[in-house]
Amino acid sequence: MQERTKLYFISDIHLGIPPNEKEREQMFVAWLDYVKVDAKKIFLLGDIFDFWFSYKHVVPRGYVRVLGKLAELSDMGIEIHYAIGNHDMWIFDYFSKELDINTYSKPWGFTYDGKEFLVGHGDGLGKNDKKYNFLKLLFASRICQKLFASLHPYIGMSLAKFCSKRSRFSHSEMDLTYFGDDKEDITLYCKKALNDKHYDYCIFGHRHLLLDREIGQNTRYINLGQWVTDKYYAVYDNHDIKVESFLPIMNND
Ligand SMILES: [Mn+2]
Repeated sequence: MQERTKLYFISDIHLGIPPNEKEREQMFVAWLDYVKVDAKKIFLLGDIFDFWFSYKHVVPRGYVRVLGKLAELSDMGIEIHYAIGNHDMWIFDYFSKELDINTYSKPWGFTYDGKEFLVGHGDGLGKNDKKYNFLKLLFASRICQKLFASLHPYIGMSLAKFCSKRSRFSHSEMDLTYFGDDKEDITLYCKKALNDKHYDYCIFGHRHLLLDREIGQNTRYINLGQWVTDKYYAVYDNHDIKVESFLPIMNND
């Protein structure tokens, strides 16, 4: 058996939104099968689901293949870390209790193989985004969560599907132009973090824009771009990180 040494990073799969939602789920499951051979840790960096709500007693319909595969990998001893995104912020403790997945609501740092990593989803990091931060605070509030939880799932999930269809992606997730190191919220956040500590790699999602930039001395900021269309992910192996697309790998099989 191959030794498990690699770290894998993936984000913004937005399971549940059309088009091709079934195919996207199958591709994600195929990707998990592909990485399970040599993965030491897998980082799911947010918005894996376009909407999720962990009810106290019932589980939303769908995604059984993904949940089953995550359970399989977790049971194999592969560490799975989940950065909660703005689309799947209502995951609560279901994933940690049921699947043994570590969940994080803020970016976090860790050391691996002598390298320093800073990872997260990437939403709500800009101070200027007041309207967004207010909405995030509102949705993160216990009252809001209790209200949603008290709706019958028939109404709650229908409402969520309706809203998700209307909003699709937020403005900050849809702009496919890079505005510069001094204007991008995630870049500014990473640069600020670099004042306190050195990081070799800052890896985020949320922007749906593939990036691999030097933002300091020996610091790379990688944004994982679009899984929805391009199937990008990043892999750390042998002192280096590469961004790859799963599409050619899938088609070669
Ligand atoms: Mn997002």
